[in-house]
Amino acid sequence: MIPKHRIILALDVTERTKALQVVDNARSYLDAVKINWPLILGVGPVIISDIAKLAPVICDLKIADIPNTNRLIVERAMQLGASAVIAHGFTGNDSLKACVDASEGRVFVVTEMSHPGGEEFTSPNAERIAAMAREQGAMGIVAPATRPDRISRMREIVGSLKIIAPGVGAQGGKASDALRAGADFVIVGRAIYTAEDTAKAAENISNEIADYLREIE
Ligand code: 3DU
Repeated sequence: MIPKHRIILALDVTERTKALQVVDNARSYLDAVKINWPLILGVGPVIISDIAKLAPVICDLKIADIPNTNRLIVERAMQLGASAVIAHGFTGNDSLKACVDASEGRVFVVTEMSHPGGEEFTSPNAERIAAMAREQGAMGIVAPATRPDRISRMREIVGSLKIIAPGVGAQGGKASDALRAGADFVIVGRAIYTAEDTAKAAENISNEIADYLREIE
């Protein structure tokens, strides 16, 4: 995934027409589309293949099972056209290794979740999970845009791995803060897909990012 716009759209809508419409409208501001269970359960897994024709797809299945089941899930997602998957890290090295092997390394590992409850169980273990992601050869990690200081800490641990950061907009995080802290991409859902003008909403975030990138040039 080449960072250009630095925005990954979280396409958590449940209807096919709406999904395709949002992607079509916002496409010129996006580097990838993240597809999660609401859309897959609402429309069917074929939506992964359909969206993959328009933009790289990250399948956010939050994979969290034993190694064999993880492998089976990742293989299916890649066959459907996903460019990468998202897996949980708390299941341990062997489960993550199965994801890495089945996707040839195209896995983002959830370290610490962005919502308030993420501080209960995920924050205390995030640093170990981030180190495991690097050691197992994952492509990157998922770290919270709602806590930019934690992105900075994760960056120290993962080195050159990609950091993708959810929590921008509806959850209160700011795109430029997340990037300044060390994220490569921000993940934005509701702030784009619930907007009346989805293209404009994506453009506004893109402009904020462009201003930040100019500032650090
Ligand atoms: O809050 P938003 O509507 O911008 O959506 C955020 C997306 O990122 C959503 O798909 C959610 O499942 C995902 N995500 C988090 O919000 C927080 C995490 O720690 C990991 C993934």
